[in-house]
Amino acid sequence: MKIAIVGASGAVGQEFLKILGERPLPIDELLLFGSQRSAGRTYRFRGRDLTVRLLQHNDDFRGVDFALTSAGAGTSREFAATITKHGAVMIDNSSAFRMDADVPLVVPEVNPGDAKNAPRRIIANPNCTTIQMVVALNAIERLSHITRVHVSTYQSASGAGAAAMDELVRQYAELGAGREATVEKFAFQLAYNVIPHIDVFTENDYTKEEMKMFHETRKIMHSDIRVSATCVRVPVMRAHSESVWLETERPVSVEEAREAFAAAPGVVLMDDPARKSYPMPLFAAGKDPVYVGRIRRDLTADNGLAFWCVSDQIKKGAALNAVQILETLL
Ligand code: 2RA
Repeated sequence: MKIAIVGASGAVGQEFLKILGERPLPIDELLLFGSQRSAGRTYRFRGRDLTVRLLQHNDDFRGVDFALTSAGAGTSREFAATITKHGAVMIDNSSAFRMDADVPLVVPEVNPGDAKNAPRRIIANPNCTTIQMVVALNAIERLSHITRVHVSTYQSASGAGAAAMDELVRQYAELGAGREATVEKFAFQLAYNVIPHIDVFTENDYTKEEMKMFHETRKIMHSDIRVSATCVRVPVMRAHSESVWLETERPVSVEEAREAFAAAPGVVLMDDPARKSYPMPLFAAGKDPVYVGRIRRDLTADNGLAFWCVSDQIKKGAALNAVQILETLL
């Protein structure tokens, strides 16, 4: 099997390399692609040094079976035809094709079957916030249809990329040294702050990030579920947290929900508040699962449940989900 990574030097690209190195996939050849800035860099994979090639409109993708792409929506749009023209399946981490009717949007724990119907040979990886939420929601959906969700997210710096993670570290160092924090990747200083603004605002005053949670959840779950989200950037390095409130058609007890989460693929139940057992981003970083805890009855609606979930944004929220899609196809 021949695999390509596009955007190899980015935070998600680097995680692709790591995950592909760890999992028992029969990879005969791995090609790395990047921008002018990253072309020529070398990265180690299974004991060999691989050099990043410049992504160009040529025949470099001939013979490639799967291309894992994470280089931004513009690059995905520009290069999709080049990448897929010789038969490669493009598993794309950007938002470019997610809502296209002829592109499946896949979370393997929820809708693996959709991956088989990709007429353009493009499969989209959902947004990180949606992925971890639907893995958890799917457990409850199996008990009773979820009609609506309110969610507030606590999103780490990693969601804005490797340079943004560096910026957060730098801001604490600058402030610690008595200097002003440099702000480039975020709307404001993130250190010692939270920013209720991720991506651009749309005409209904929700951000694009918040509307992704509405639309993508419906597509993945094949559901009329309504999602009202507030997405917030917090000074955490690499795992996103979400406070989720949901309403089901029939009441689901906390015990039922706990059992369902404990049995759900991709979920680790961590819900023993008396022993201070609940998920936190510091401990979920670098791990695969979606951690769920703080499960409780909603005090305002008979059919309401509340819970808290945490997952590594670069792993399950991006690279791991894409590799799991590839594994689903194999
Ligand atoms: C973020 N949603 O956290 C982005 C990453 N996909 O900013």
